Amino acid sequence: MQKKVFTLISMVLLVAAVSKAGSLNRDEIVRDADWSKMKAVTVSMGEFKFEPSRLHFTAGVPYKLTIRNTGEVKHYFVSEGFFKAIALRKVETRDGEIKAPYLTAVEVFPGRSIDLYFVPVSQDTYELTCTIKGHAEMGMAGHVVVE
Ligand SMILES: [Cu+2]
Repeated sequence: MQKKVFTLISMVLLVAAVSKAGSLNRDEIVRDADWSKMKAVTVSMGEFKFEPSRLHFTAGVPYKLTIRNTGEVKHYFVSEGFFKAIALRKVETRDGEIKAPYLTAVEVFPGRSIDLYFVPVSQDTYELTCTIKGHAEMGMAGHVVVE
């Protein structure tokens, strides 16, 4: 019985240590990245597509991703997996910037753009979509690849 309790406590401590390392690690990745070597990528959203519909990033490289809405109506850039796969530095628009640990959705108004500054961390291929009703079905779907 005592051994079981001890094992349980060890596991709880291990989980706590791992999650703390995870968040520290992302702050360190953003801080330690060489932002003078940042690469710029642009994706355009319009009726009804992402251009390009497949985005490519390399893990460990700092990026500025400009999400531009060239259409007539508002659009969303949503990639749940990709948002979890990056160490986010900040989100910037011409009106200011936002520092947050992670994103859930990016909405861009017609004729406007939003810049994301981040370092990709986890390699995989992630689904990209616009979550406005009907837009994905009309073609606003794609992929984000982290290599
Ligand atoms: Cu849309």
